[in-house]
Amino acid sequence: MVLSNNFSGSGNKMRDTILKELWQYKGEYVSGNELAAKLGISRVAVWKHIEALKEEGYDIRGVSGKGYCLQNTDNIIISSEITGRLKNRLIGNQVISLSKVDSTNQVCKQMIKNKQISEGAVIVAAEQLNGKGRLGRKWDSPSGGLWFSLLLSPALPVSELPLLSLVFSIAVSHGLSKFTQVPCQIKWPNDVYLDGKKIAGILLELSGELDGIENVIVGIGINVNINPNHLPEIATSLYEHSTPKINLADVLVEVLQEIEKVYNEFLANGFSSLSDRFQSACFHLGKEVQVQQGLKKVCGINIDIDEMGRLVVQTADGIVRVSTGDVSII
Ligand code: BT5
Repeated sequence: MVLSNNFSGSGNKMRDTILKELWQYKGEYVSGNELAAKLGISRVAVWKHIEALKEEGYDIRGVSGKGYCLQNTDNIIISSEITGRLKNRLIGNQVISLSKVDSTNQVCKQMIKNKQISEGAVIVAAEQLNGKGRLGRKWDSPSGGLWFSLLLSPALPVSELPLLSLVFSIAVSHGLSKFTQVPCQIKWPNDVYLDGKKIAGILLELSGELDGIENVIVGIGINVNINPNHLPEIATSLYEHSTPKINLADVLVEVLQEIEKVYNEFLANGFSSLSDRFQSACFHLGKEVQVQQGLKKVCGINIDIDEMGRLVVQTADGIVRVSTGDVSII
């Protein structure tokens, strides 16, 4: 199985082609001979690629006399399907789809190191064994969700980087709202909520030298076709709000397109052009909140989100501007 520090799979065109062929059979068996003839390679070569795919975590059954069958095709993203549908210039210019990984953010870091990816690349996995939230928290990532990381290299001053959390939460909430009856909402700075429960989370990781940030890894987790019993109490998924199941590729394409739009708007015109959108989606604005910052708590009315993306809280002792923390309504 491919884990983050042992990544080798992407970029192998024949492997991707065989995966797509198996995927198109949607749970039916296809013989090794048929695959070999169609792809113009030997049966042994087919077998080797299938073994490599199994190593990466794909559940492929082999039955003599019948051939090979890929299981759980609904939860697998085919890279070429996404790149073929996207109309973006930057976001998703390269899509690498994997089966099981530790964390797509970890894979992304490894691939940056190996110079396998560049700005705009998206790494998506069917399942994460060690999904990460902020501040070392755990992110549950069973199969049926969208777990992906996007690599960006924005030429922004360090002081503006925290605004990116807000920018991506606007994009994700807009993208997901196309699949829901009621619009998604945002909890500052980076959580997307549906009907009072968390449906998506965003984790930004920065890397670079002392003189500037080179890379921003935007990790996004979206609960799509997951039974809420397999998620924490505070979470929901699109599955809970829709039957039949929603196609994972449809959601990924929509969200990536929304990210490109909102991100370009931010780079061109700054956060002030998006601030209204953030404020109208932010469900605790104008409410009495508590912001937990480690052991410290800030309590008061959340009266604004300022131009630096900080939460502005009117407390009994005056106005406090908060840059990090977990908000809850009290
Ligand atoms: C986040 O952290 O919300 C950021 C989540 C980012 C996940 C993506 S998936 C792709 C990429 N690769 C990674 O390894 N991570 C990123 P935070 O605000 O700290 O929220 C974490 C909290 O959300 C946990 O403590 C749980 O209470 C809750 N939680 C865990 N899994 C969840 C899920 N699947 N859905 C909703 N809430 C969840």
